[in-house]
Amino acid sequence: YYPNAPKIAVITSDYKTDEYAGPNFGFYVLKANVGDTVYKSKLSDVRSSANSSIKTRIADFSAFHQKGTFVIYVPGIGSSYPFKVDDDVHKDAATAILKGFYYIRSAMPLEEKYAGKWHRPAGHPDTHVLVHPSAASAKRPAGTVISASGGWYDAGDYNKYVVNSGISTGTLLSAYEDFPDYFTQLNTNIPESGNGVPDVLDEALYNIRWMMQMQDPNDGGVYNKCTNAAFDPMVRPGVTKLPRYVVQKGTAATLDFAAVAAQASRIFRKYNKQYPGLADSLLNAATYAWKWAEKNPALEYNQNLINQKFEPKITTGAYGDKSFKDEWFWAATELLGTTGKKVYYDTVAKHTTDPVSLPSWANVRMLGYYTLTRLKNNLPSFARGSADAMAKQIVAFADNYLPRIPENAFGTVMGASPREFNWGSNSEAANQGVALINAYLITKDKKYVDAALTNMDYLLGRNATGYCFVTGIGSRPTMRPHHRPSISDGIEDPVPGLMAGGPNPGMQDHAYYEHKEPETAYSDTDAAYASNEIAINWNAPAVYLFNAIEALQKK
Ligand code: 9MR
Repeated sequence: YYPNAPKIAVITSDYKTDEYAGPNFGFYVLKANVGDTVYKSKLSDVRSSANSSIKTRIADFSAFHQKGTFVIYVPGIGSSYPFKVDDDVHKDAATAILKGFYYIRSAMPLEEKYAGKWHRPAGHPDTHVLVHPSAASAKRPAGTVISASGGWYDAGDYNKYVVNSGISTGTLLSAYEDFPDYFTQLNTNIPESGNGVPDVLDEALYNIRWMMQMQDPNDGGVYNKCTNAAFDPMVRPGVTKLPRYVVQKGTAATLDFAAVAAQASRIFRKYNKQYPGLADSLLNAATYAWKWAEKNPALEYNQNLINQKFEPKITTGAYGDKSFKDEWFWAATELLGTTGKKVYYDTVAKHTTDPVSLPSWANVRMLGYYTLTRLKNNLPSFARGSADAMAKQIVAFADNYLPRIPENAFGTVMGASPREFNWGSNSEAANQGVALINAYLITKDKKYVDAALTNMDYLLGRNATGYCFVTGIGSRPTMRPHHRPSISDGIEDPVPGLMAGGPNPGMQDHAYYEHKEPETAYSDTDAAYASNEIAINWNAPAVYLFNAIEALQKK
């Protein structure tokens, strides 16, 4: 806990808190190991959860500001894990969640000096990738060999998907754009650390360089993914030598790429000394992709259809988005923000009244809202009215989250409705936090930061499962993520800094789940890919949220 931020602990006591909370419903903050009482107060009334049969009482010790290591003690129930109260108390989590991306780099060896005991040889080199028949063109017939080397693995599998890379990379770049000073001093001990470019940007660039190879230089279109035909077994990265393919191009992949390349171009313009020519190449790539999309404004990547026509059949993740309005919008906002050109504003203007919703791999509209709001003062005058309107919508969106906190059984924004607990629900919690931080950046009202912090607390353990969903962090972290490198390395501790997908009552993996209600349907077993896989689009908003919280607490 931060000394001056809200401090909430939750007591669940066998899900029957009303009966077992002890005679006086009091709680105590004790000095860890010593046992001296430093604060005492009453528990709240019982709260019922909207997402399970769990009942809770809240121990609110926000009025306690002392630094140190403490435990919460509730007579008749017991003691909490020890916890710290300090200024930069989440620095480790914030650094680790970004470093997580280094550990899932594909084509380079992870050296011991950066990766510690998780060092390993390079994974899939992807210097010999075949053009799948679904992607064949006159200049690149089926079987043409191209290179699509580098980039992050998507998740627990060993494939690389442009659509999901788009939102993930864009979110990291936005984290930098919103907190440039903070990220300039953040060292994650990666090979590029100390080169004069913030680590978060070098991490993003590792993936961007791969994304650039996914663009066909003959027409500007972008392949949906670089993949095996089927998922690899649970083995070390790169030991299987099965053929790798690039598959059909698509509008979503191409526009997501255009957005990221345009955003990266304006950011790396400042780092021309370290990366000469990069900003120009990125902008050329972005406009080339945009032009391809103009000719192919709604080309879906439909894997089922593709598999009816072509061999080999491709059974890895599809990320098959069918609606492209949001990708058009996001790409247009990033190109507008970077170039100031009216032509991109025309597309933005067409979509300003579309409803806002939380970002996901299939819905990137909100990323455009964030960008135009952030860049408002540098936009040409014709675009400022739209940017103002978007800022208002972001704040209204965030305002809807605030009344949830005093109602929620865990005192978090996350969890107002069972609908939030879908595949990757933890990214829902993280993205809610990002929306709240954006509302803070617009209004400078600290209540949004406090609200965002409730979801960081959720992800780190103040949730119905009691797990910290980030590997390597806290007293009870995820230990068995569905993550091939962690499963196959013979090391007890999973690769650190990776966030599990989180509770998902869909349980599409048919693994063993002890609890099955929306907020408890989480299984810390490696077969449980529907709740315990890790993925770049889940880590990325957590990078934004955790680091934003750290940056803002220091102020
Ligand atoms: O995150 C994706 C989720 O929204 C989908 O419901 C699910 C099933 O299609 O796929 C998830 O993405 C997976 C991808 O297809 C392959 N790599 C692992 C991803 C995380 O589970």
